[in-house]
Amino acid sequence: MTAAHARLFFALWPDTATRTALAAWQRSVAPLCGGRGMHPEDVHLTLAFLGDTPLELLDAVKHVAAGVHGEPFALRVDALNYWKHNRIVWAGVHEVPAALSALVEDLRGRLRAAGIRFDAKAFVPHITLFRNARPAESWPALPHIDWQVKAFALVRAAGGTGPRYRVEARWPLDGSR
Ligand code: 2AM
Repeated sequence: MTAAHARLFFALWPDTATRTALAAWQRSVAPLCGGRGMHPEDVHLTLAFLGDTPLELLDAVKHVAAGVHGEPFALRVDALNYWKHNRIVWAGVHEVPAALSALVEDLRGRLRAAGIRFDAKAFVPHITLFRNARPAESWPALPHIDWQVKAFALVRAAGGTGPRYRVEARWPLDGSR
């Protein structure tokens, strides 16, 4: 990546209560799966991954986001999962709210229409908790987390130590657009 690019993605960015609850999940699972825990401040749910993007497109990316229509919704995080292919442990949902699917569809459709490139892999809502992890023999039952989603964010990889991501901009989901 050159200085004229930024690694970008759109995400749901947890509020403090959700972040605290997800950090508790991480603490419960760490001894079972090992691996590298995501920094608690970095934990998120990706909606669309743009990757290295020329900074000259940043305004266009934000313009797209500003046109997205979305309703607020409750997201119940209630599942622990493991992906063998990339060895991540992630938190997920048994039920994907219609408003979340609609948000992703609208956002991705608008990015496509604006010619902004992103990873078009099918959306699987997941919150990565650990990388380079091993599967647990059995996962503990953890108290579900009710996340009141009221906004979505454009996030930028900042590099360095500590939290790696920072929120570049945020848009409310208030059904007003
Ligand atoms: P992951 O946690 O499953 O790796 C920043 O990298 C965020 O974008 C992560 O949530 C990551 O998901 C997600 N992402 C989606 N597609 C990606 C891709 N092609 N490369 C890197 N990260 C991707």
